[in-house]
Amino acid sequence: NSADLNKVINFAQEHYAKPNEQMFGVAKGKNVIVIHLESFQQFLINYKLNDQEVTPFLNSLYNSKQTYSFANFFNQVGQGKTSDAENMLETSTYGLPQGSLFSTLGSENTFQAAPAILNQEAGYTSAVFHGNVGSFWNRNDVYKNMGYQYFFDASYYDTSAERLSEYGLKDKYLFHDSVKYLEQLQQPFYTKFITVTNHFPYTLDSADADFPAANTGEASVDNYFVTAHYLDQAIETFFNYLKKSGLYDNSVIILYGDHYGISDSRNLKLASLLGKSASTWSDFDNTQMQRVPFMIHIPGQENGGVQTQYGGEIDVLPTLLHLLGINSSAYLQFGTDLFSKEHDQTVAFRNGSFITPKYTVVSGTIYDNQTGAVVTHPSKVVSDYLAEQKQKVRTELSLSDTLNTKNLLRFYVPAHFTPVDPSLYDYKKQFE
Ligand code: GP9
Ligand code: MN
Repeated sequence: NSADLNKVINFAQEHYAKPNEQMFGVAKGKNVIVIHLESFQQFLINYKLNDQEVTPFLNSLYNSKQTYSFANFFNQVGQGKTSDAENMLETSTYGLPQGSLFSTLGSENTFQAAPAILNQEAGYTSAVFHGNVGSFWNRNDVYKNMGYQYFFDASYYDTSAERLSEYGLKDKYLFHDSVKYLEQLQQPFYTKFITVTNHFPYTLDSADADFPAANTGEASVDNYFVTAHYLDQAIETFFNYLKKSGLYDNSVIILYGDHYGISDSRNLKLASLLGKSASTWSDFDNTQMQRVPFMIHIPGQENGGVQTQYGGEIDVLPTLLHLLGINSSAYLQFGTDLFSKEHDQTVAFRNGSFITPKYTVVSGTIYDNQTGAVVTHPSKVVSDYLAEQKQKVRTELSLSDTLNTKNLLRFYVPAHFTPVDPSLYDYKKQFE
């Protein structure tokens, strides 16, 4: 165990990217509001279906100078889907090669996750708002191990039938009904809102549907635009509340898409809506479709805008810690600060495929990102570089798996960190 742990420590130390001085602490002391955009892919941003913007509000955030918006940010989830995204964002370790880390290891493992780190380093209160039952993805247990002080699950909301979509409370109700709890949280707070309405198969009551569906003939593709538009409206209303309440000015709002909404096989139906042909659609295209939004909205900032560096979900925690002015170097993290000059732009996918700013490598095939063409005879420089990246990706994934499957964090206590005591938290009766 200690040899394994040392390998992880060495990797993390060598891989560590020091903060960009211009960005370190720019959001220090602010509330953090993380909005999980269920199944939301990057292609929706600024996309027009029949001349109509699908997500006008999210577009306005994306295009704002008050937002650091990432154009080349990828989801890296495996079979644990939403739970893998949550795990990567809040621990900067990968999900597992099979199954969900939350479900299989989440009740037992030691975590050094965002809520505990922010509480201990900067006095943050933490809470999750999610309109599904708390046992889904084993969240009840995992959140305690992460140090979440509050978890408002379905039992805290009026879940009468007309207010529900397939995975819980519809997003507009989630935001609306959470305010009464949000307002009682001690500031600064670190909160996460997990939306559900934009989830496969993208069904929505006609009363809530305010956008014309596409007509590819594949219902789940066609209705994806309808539920994405609903989510966009829900977020706009929530932002209006934040502004009116005054919370907005003291907060940084982070929005991210957790994973794809349209599967590889259904991409063939989507292709024509993206101006592409199904007959030439390839694994290269499927990989490009793994882009999801990642936006850091900092009210009052004027230096934001679209960022083109490559990165993914694994990079969020070190990025956030540095924005809040917290040193991340003592923690065992696999991602690197997206703003750092030393940021690692190779994005690992859970199956070992990866993408770099210039190349996409899927099950051994190399594609040129500019053209999408297969690179059959890479130069020696390129093939050496990609061989090195491939090796790093493998090492990184396997060290993360060792760390998690052997629960090695129980043997590693970073300076200024006290291990989380999950028995301190009881999510049954909060603010009642
Ligand atoms: C439900 C949810 C959905 O609670 O977060 O998870 P997913 O099916 O996307 O993994
Ligand atoms: Mn999901």
